[in-house]
Amino acid sequence: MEIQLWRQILIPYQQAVEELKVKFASIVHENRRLGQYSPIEYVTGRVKKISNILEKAKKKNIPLNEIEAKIEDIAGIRILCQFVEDIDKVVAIIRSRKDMEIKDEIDYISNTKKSGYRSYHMIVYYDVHTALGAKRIKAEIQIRTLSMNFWATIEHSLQYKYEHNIPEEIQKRLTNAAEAAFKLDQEMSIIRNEIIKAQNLFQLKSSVIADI
Ligand code: 0O2
Repeated sequence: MEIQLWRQILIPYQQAVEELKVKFASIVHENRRLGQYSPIEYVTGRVKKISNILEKAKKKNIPLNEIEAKIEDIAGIRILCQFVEDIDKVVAIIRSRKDMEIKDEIDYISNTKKSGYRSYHMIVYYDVHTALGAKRIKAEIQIRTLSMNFWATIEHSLQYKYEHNIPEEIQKRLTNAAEAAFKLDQEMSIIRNEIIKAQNLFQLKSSVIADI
């Protein structure tokens, strides 16, 4: 397929990622403006690179004309939370929204992957309106804590570096690190209320200084 055609196919996905980033970021801003705790710390998003789409299609034996139907993370949103408890709140927010329809949910937190990967995935349908018309696309929303994200980002870059054949010694360290990340989330959950109170106090102090 020509690169120009790919660019055209990806336009609605780009728009969806931009819109979804703004929508989730506005939840953060609204909460902060009201002096409330936000279950979302921050949001990122990306459209999968053409080369990565083709690589995934090849790996999964997906024919070119079925890529859009079968690859569900062409549009990807990542929502970062401070605490594991916040993930349930974000999931509830997404389930209640009228502008996205849930297709699938995969809980890699209760069902940690063999690699040690933890994250909550939601595949949603989302309608976009571009200059070329309306289109319903799928987007993958990954919801994870900062600690889960730290581990996943490093593991992902090592998978890339070693072309999915990570040496055993490093693999062992990664498994230990996944366990440590899990413990960090547990410890932070125990003192969650104290942390939230301290952060609210700090935010209040900063806004008073900003108002002066
Ligand atoms: P990217 O864009 O490089 O992140 P797959 O595991 O890819 O064959 P599928 O059906 O795409 O299967 O779904 P899955 O397993 O839910 O994975 C989707 C995405 O979740 C991955 O995208 C990763 O972003 C993330 N993910 C899943 N498993 C792991 C893991 O073990 N380690 C890390 N670091 N991330 C994981 P891609 O395809 O890797 O693309």
